[in-house]
Amino acid sequence: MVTRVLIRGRRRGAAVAVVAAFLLIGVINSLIVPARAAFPGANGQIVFVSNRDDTEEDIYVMDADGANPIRLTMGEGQELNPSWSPDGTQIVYFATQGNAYQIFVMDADGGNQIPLTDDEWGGQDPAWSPDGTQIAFARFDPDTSSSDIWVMDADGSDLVNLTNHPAYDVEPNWSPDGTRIIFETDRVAEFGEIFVMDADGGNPTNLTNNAEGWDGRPDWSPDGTQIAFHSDREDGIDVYVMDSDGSNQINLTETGSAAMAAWSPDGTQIAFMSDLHDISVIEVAGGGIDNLTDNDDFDTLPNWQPLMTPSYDVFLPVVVTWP
Ligand SMILES: [Ca+2]
Ligand SMILES: [Ca+2]
Ligand SMILES: [Ca+2]
Ligand SMILES: [Ca+2]
Repeated sequence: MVTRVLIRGRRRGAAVAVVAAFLLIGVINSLIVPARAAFPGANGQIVFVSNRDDTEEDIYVMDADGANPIRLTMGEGQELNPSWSPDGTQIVYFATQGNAYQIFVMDADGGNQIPLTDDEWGGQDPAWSPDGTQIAFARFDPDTSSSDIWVMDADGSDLVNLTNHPAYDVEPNWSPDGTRIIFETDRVAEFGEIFVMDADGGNPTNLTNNAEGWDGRPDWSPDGTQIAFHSDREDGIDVYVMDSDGSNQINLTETGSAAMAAWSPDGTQIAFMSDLHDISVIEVAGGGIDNLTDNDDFDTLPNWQPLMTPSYDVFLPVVVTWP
């Protein structure tokens, strides 16, 4: 995995003693401490799915203000559910291949489209682990009409079934620390709920506990404290936010036509599908809705690119020249 770290310099008090020592010989050498990656990241572009070019669904990317949309996939079938790698350099997604969906990965510019799954079960709803080493996904068993949450290495090897449950388990998403996975399931009374489990599949727990409607497509906030999801528990469907333990479930959008929530990497905004055919953005703290793709074409499934942010544990060399 490619890791890009920007270095920001600052002087430290400790550097003063170092400077004094080197003044004896009149020359200061470089002193550099390795950078540590910071999270959450900065907001990059938004990837999404559209049929605006009169094709089966394809994947597009645009700036976070809706400008410069670019088509990334040209497949004749559906390309769906794009999700950024944690370093923002690759996109994982799933696509029609014969009678099944298979998971693919591509570069951020659409290059190097490579299949990660290639069998009769295939895979859907891929989501990268925060450390970039694994991908969680939903896997449909055509014999039982069940779906489970699986995990594989990021190169497509070592597939493991985490749920092994007869219910329909889909839409996995990792906690930012990589220790837990949230997902959508109908295992409780056929009213879709958001469950959380350990990253090895242990301790599955119902977070939403709401029999009034279907709760789905959870997305963990970058700081780990909240989870966004959509629900039709009130009129229409809206984007909700709850604490990561399932408490304080709040209707954020209140439009009756909002779904497919995705946090911005800096945690301040949520992108979602508005009016069932556009990509919009709302401030999590409250505020107006900004429509980024205000057209009649079908736009959905946004996912926000994380950009690595500068680490503040790094300082640049202090250079002093003895007169
Ligand atoms: Ca297509
Ligand atoms: Ca299942
Ligand atoms: Ca529910
Ligand atoms: Ca549209």
